[in-house]
Amino acid sequence: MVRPKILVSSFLREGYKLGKNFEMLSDFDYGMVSQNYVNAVLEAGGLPIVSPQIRKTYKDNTLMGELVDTVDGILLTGGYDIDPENYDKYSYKKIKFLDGIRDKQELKLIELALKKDKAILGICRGFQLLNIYFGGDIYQDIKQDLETEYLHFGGRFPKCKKIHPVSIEKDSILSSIFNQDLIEVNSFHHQAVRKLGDNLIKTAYSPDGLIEGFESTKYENVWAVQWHPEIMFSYYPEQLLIFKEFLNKIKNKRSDQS
Ligand SMILES: [Mn+2]
Repeated sequence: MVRPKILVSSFLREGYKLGKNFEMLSDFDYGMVSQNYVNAVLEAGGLPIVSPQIRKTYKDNTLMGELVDTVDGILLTGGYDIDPENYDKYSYKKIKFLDGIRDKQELKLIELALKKDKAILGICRGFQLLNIYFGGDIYQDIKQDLETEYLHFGGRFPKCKKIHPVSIEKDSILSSIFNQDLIEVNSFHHQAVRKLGDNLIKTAYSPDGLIEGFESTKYENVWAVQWHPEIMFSYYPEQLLIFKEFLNKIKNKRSDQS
């Protein structure tokens, strides 16, 4: 069977920010994505297609629609904080790095993907963005907004390390994958979902009550996790099942339609 094509969202990096070792590249901008996402999609049996940075014409529904038409699903990857203008009136917390155009591009991808009945998997920033798209919001900074003993921003640990447990809700996509009600995950986020968006249900949460996974009750195969399975799967192969299940659902739908 032909591999499902998955559009992997990318970010823009200005060449001059790449540092001294890359001075010869400093005059240009680059669309980039962590290779971990590409590896995970490949390993799970999909064909990853890195999304181009469409900076000037992202509002063009025809162009963006053609892009979405070329794939079966979208993987919304991690990255910078989302500009608070998308969910709040003002920014008041530790938010240093923003890319408002990336936000708008990806919100447009979500809009068109839902319209065209495509699958969406969100990870970390992608998890938060999907929630915001559906009308939810996020805590701008866990440290300042909440009291928790858990280290959600596990900065000094190897990125694959299991940092905290998450409880998995029964009858969810995640419970069908892991078949357990408690798993351990890595954690690299200083923001977190506050209010869930419309027609989303919580599928995983940490012991301090933060939402770490959700799925849509309205759209099939639209779901997200706060942790980084694309980093974990090389060490904990069960985390690859997240990508495999995302692709399986696409394949099953295909065979239903044929
Ligand atoms: Mn966490």
